[in-house]
Amino acid sequence: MAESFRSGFVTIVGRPNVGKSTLINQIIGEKVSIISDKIQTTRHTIHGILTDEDMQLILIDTPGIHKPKHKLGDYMVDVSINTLNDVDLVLFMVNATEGYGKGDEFILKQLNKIDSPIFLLINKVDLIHPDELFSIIDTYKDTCDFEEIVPVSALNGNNVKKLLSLIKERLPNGPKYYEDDQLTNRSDRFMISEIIREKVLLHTKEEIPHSINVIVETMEQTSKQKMHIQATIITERQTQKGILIGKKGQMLKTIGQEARLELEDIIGKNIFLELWVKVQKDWRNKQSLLTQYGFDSN
Ligand SMILES: Nc1nc2c(ncn2[C@@H]2O[C@H](COP(=O)(O)OP(=O)(O)OP(=O)(O)O)[C@@H](O)[C@H]2O)c(=O)[nH]1
Ligand SMILES: [Mg+2]
Repeated sequence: MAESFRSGFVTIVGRPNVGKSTLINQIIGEKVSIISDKIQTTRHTIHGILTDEDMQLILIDTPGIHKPKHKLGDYMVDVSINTLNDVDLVLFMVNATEGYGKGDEFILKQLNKIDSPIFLLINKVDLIHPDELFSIIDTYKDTCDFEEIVPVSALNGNNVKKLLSLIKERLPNGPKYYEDDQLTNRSDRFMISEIIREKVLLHTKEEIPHSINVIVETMEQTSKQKMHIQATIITERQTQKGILIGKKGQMLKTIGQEARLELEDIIGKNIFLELWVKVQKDWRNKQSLLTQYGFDSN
């Protein structure tokens, strides 16, 4: 490895739905984190890893910082804020189409306590008139000591190359933390449950997207080209279970089909996906269940 090899950890924080996961996927060039138009899609920190000849960038996706209403929300906000310690750079992302709000104020309070360099990313600029950018920059520029203010479109990639070169400049000399071909720190099992959860988010609304969890029970290679996956979708109430199964099982069938097609594409095998739905009353507030499901900051 060259002596000048650079590496570092860069976290992306912001309110829910601003486009953090979209940016990570855009930079890594693969789906390492699921995306949806619902708030609070990301629930864990996820490392997206970009390695080239002279550097390794570890981008940390985080849950959107919001006012928690459950123990799960407490966990999500805690893990996001915890990433602010011990990183080489912080990217604070805001949505160009949303005004400055209490959520941003809360995040800025945290950002003003840390020493790491911080960039302000103004995302979704494809949705605004270029002239509107000035007033957005004006609103934020003095709220924190930003080293750079970068307007981007995470969705269409606009200005993302420029952002990447600004990030690279900030990486210190350091080792390779991950193998060259590793794109994420998360396991296949984790990604499978997330892809299934993404399809649930896509097809449900109101409280359901937030009150479900997906557990992969078994993953079994049944032949060279075939894999059998059994997963359970956890809901909080019997009525939600009914909606998720749908009339004559149609909803569950749609979710299963879409998840299967994407998983086959990712894993490169034929997949037999069996989905079950189970009620676990108030799981988002039960510490023992949260720990069992992997929401444990310790
Ligand atoms: N038009 C437009 N839409 C975007 C852009 N970036 C993200 N989106 C959309 O915004 C929505 C939220 O994107 P995510 O990447 O899931 O947002 P997030 O910040 O990770 O959200 P949480 O995980 O809930 O905190 C999705 O519908 C994206 O397609 C962008 O640059 N332009
Ligand atoms: Mg996200």
